[in-house]
Amino acid sequence: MTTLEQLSQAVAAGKSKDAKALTQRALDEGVKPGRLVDEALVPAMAAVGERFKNNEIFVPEMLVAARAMKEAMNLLEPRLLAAGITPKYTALIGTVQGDLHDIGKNLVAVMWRGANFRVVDLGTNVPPAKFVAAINEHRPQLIGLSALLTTTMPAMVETVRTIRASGCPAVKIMVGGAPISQQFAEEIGADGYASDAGSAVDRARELVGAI
Ligand code: B1M
Repeated sequence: MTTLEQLSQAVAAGKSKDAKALTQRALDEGVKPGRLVDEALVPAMAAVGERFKNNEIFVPEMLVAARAMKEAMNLLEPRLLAAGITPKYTALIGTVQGDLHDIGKNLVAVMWRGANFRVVDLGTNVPPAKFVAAINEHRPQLIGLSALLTTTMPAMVETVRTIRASGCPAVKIMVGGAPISQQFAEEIGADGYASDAGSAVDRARELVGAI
């Protein structure tokens, strides 16, 4: 098995120490950092997302895989930056105003990073105007809104409306969270919906035109 294959397996299994050592080994073998991301880390997190979607693994396994990926990225990021390689797509994500739940939103952010998106996380309880300001600042291709309370679904409606009316650069909007559905997403004029963090990667890639 090649070092890249071993690295991919280590990340998917959440083995942080191995992921770090194998990343270093691959670099010592002369593998380019971009290849490490594209051929080992992204496929590993895609496999993790797929297994999560199919209920074969759960939140803890996903978090340890994300930690292993982070170990590898800590070694790669300075080299990627030095080589002028940055993620092609930027996404903003936040939990809508009035809502403090962030566990699911954080998982979506982790999976988007695993798919090599630059992710700007605006946190929780984010007012519509803050989303608009962040769109103007970061110029993302995608924006993700999360809501966990039926009482904050109207804030999601208001956020989509405010973004659309703001005249800020065109951006695809994805929504999700336990009370959200495909039908609701369509009703409020969002571009996409995902029921879980694994599907959120597939949908994000579709929305930005990466697949
Ligand atoms: Co709250 N809470 N909570 N809570 N809480 C729920 C959501 C609730 C269902 C519990 C219940 O009553 N059975 C209920 C909502 C009822 C409703 O609206 N119908 C509820 C309530 C009522 C409240 C308070 C109002 C309680 C109170 O104070 N009286 C209060 C509200 C505070 C506020 O937000 N203003 C409150 C507070 C809290 C805590 C702070 C204690 C804590 C949050 C901690 C935190 O997030 N840092 C909390 C928790 C933990 C929960 C439960 C137990 C778990 C939520 C969770 O993290 N799930 C929850 C009950 C439950 O779900 N069993 C509950 C795990 C997470 C991985 O799943 O977030 O669904 P989820 O994310 C999934 C998908 O939804 C999707 O992908 C994720 C991963 O697969 N997804 C997206 C999420 N965002 C997405 C975005 C996307 C795409 C997919 O695209 C952008």
